[in-house]
Amino acid sequence: LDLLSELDEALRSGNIAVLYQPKLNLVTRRIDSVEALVRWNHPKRGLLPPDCFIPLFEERGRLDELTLAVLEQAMDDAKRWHSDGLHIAIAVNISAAVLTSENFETRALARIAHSGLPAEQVTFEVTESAHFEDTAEAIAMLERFRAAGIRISMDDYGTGQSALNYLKLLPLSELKIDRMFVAQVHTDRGDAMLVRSTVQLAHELGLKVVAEGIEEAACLDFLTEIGCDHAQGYFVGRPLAANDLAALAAATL
Ligand code: G
Ligand code: G
Ligand code: MN
Ligand code: NA
Repeated sequence: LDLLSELDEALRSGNIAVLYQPKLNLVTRRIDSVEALVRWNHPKRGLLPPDCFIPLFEERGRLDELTLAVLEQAMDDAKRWHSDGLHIAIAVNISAAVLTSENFETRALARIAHSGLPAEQVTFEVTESAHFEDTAEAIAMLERFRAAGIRISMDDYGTGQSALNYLKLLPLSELKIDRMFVAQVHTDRGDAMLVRSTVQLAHELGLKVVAEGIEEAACLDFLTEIGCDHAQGYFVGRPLAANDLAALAAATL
């Protein structure tokens, strides 16, 4: 509960940090995109993972402010990477709760427009969640983001309640297959079938596919073989500070 009242101060003092986990393009073999992952460097409690504070802010209706701060930081870092010749697209996690905030919509669109970067370089990762089922409003907002050029990714794909329903209803550009299906895909025949057919389904729908949770070379090889588009996981890279991410991405050029 303390944390809630400390958000403003944390944002002002720069204690909300954003790390970037690389995504490897399996065709070009380059790191061409990242997922922004928020951390809170709390002066008394130490480094807090998102699970410690995201649900609290969501409950209290303040997740839009936090998400905007993450988006702004990620846009600033992406601009710096671009001016250094590193063309790295960014993905930000967007909770369904934020998708009903007009304040978020207006400010996110303005921030992206003013960055000078193409909106296509920005992806919103949305988690499969019950919130969508009865929220025409959230879907309409996603459609407006999509119309503005922002890519929409279905995060944690395969773990939700009604995945096919979301494929039908949401204006998606991408599926992100959850790591529970991916991590053992090179040894588990069942997982291999699920992932292979999901990649095929996604491609038939005109969607790109990111596999997450790659922890071994053999897993990466399998995903390359079946035509998956991007890979993310500890084997490709851990979440990194902006400068470290740039160094890693530059090494793949
Ligand atoms: O980085 P880590 O593995 O600890 O992330 C844990 C969870 O927190 C993941 O599900 C991730 O999607 C979520 N998360 C990380 N950053 C953000 C953020 O900025 N906004 C939201 N809504 N979720 C985030
Ligand atoms: O839900 P979301 O996909 O946004 O979650 C991202 C989370 O997954 C981050 O907290 C990140 O630290 C974690 N993660 C990323 N790569 C791996 C991996 O290879 N293995 C495991 N176990 N977790 C990972
Ligand atoms: Mn995510
Ligand atoms: Na995920």
